[in-house]
Amino acid sequence: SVKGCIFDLDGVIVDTAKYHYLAWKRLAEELGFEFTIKDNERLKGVSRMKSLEILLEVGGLKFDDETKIKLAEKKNNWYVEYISKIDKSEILTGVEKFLISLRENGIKTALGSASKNAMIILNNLGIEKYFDAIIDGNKVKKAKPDPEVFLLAAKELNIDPKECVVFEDAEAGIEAAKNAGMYAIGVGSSDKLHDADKVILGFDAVNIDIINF
Ligand code: B16
Ligand code: MG
Repeated sequence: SVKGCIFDLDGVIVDTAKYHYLAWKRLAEELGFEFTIKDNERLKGVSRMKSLEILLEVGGLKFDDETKIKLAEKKNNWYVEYISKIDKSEILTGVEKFLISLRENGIKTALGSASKNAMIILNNLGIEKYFDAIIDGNKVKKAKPDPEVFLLAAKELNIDPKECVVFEDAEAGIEAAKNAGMYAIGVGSSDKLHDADKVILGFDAVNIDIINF
């Protein structure tokens, strides 16, 4: 039976993708090219440096490693500026209620995010208290679709991966969950998340029965 639920952050709990987009777009403009909202889709669930690689590919630009680190830092400073202003009102509909009902039913909860800024976001949303374990981009070496982030979460929760359910909005994240031997629930549209075991549109009107498989 299911003993734990692991949540991705961006796209599942909060829509930080729009702030990532604002910051990447600003960087692209500075470098002299346009970065569209459609291009931004490719960055979802992808690590910061890999995101920069994709952005530079769109702009047809090449830089040495030192410059790339500086560019990523610049983007991150802008991003942190944006997310430092977010509050509780940005939690996606139904998420808080769902986290509370998991708690009430004795299901353990963890965060499994690629973001190195996860703590600032959780604190600003005031939902840090609902998680028994928090695994973010500072704790993992291998990016999704590698299962490391979710396996670490299961380990910290002291639960067998087979008894974990993962909620993910990105294809790479669904793959990571499957690679970890976990049940994967996609959050978003089902045509994009075809490897998920089940897909939900969001947590609005979803109850705890959704985690049973
Ligand atoms: P940072 P998630 C991911 O968060 C985002 O989806 C992705 O767009 C971002 O590049 C990545 O975090 C790294 O974020 O630059 O803040 O370390 O979906 O895994 O919660
Ligand atoms: Mg995500």
